[in-house]
Amino acid sequence: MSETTAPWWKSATAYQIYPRSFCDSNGDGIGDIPGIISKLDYLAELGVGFIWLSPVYRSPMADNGYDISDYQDIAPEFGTLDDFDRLLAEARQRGIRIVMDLVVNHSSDEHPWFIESRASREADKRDFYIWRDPAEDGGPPNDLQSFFGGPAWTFDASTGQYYLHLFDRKQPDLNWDNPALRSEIWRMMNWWLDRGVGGFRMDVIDLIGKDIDRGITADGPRLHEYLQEMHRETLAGRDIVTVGEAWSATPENALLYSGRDSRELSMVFQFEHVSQQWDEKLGKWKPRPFDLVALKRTLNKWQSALAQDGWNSLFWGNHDLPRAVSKYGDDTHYRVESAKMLATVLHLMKGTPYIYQGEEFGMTNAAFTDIDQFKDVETLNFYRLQVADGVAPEDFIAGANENSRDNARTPVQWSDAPGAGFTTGEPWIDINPNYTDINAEQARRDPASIYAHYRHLAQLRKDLPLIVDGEYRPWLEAHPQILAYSRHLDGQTLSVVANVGSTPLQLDVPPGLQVRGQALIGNYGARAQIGAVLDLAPYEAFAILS
Ligand code: TEU
Ligand code: CA
Repeated sequence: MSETTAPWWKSATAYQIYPRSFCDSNGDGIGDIPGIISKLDYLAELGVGFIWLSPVYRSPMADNGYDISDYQDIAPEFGTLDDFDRLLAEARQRGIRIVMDLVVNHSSDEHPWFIESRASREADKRDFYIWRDPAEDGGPPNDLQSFFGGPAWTFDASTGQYYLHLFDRKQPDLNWDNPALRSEIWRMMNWWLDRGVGGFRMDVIDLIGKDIDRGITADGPRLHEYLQEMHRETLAGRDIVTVGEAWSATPENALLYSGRDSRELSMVFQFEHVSQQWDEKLGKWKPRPFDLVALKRTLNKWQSALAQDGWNSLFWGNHDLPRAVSKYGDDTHYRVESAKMLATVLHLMKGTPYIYQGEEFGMTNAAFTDIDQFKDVETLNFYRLQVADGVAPEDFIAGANENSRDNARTPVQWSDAPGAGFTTGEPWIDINPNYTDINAEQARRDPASIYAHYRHLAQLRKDLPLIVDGEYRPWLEAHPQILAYSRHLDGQTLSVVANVGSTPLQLDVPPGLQVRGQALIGNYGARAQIGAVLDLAPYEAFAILS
């Protein structure tokens, strides 16, 4: 690739598919690969450039596929390798690349490597995982906690040692310090790349350099060494995109992953902007109120940190997070307006925007009333732990209704038919009853829909280099209800203004932001001018090119 052409993934709009909840082709209640293929025309029409496909590998599904028992096969409930190859080919025909989810911090405990590893202390593959002797009192080697609650160590009676699992006990951590393990991973990655995948989204990649005996998990001492080795052994010379999931990423260390000379990844997912409303002690199960000024501070900080080098990934949601419109907008009174506002301000920032399935027509949080409706291993583990600790079940459920991962995992609402067009059978998780009003078919018919707005944004990104490359300048940083910024390239300016609130607002516009130009996009009709005083409707957002 020459230095003057920007890589394709900078002007692409990405779309995440969580296969279990996307589209079920055979009525077993579980989304599958043929279901995805049947929606490729829809995604092409939306303007998607690449799909981040959450795991489809063979798995006992303790964590819906983030627990892999065979890295080179497809889970039977999702289809076959032939189906997968057909997906690649059909997507390619439509100009869409498929980016695989690479889950290599851990495997399933049912992976043959782990079965061999746990068989005896002398096993060849013992060192593929992280085993430690018990502490003197027979308890875990140290007090590391799992991200899913409880100790990160499980005792294996037959060999008398503990194994590490930073997630569920069915997700034992792989030992990256073992070169034999690393070369197995490189071999597997090359096998997928040679098959034609467009790159990888790398699950919790910031955990692979851990130093467990010093209690270091994220951002460990050998992280970047391993990523550089990965780059040399698998990624180098290929026209692909890579995005690392890195909860520990900071503006300071982000360039280590994705800087011009880093030879590691294209970009990382950082999570500062989506996790700043969590309680210090009870975490996301006890959310704090939304604070726009703090959110803007974070977004602006990342825009400026990666302004010259590196690249941002832009997202409000994913399969681990609540629905964007429920979290940051108003899903009751201004669902359409606020969803369009959120899309506008995110997609016109500098970076690659990621749409999470269903976001493009404004799907909302689940609103479950009973703990039995929740299926997510993290939610269920924390329910048990926090209720045992004295939290009232209804308080936990209230928190879960805001932040449980299941909010993003209810089936995609394709139509108002029974089963929401997702399945003709019994869905694996309850469908949101609002599918009769909120569904893709309705949105596709309506030229003023959220879907039409996302489509417009994806098109603008293809047409206007300013959106891809323009310099970012924040405005009105201390304003409690306005999010505004401008973008600049070759004498062109893009001005973006949003009212992030359900009340109308009269704004005294700072002189530098007053422009007259071409109306580009807006959710109350487009505007072509910003004067000294601006009257904004609830959740109004618009962009002007001048
Ligand atoms: O997520 C990593 C992760 O840290 C989240 O589980 C996070 O802790 C949680 O959602 C915030 O409360 C990745 C995957 O995206 C997730 O689906 C997997 O469960 C996890 O890794 C383990 O593979
Ligand atoms: Ca199915």
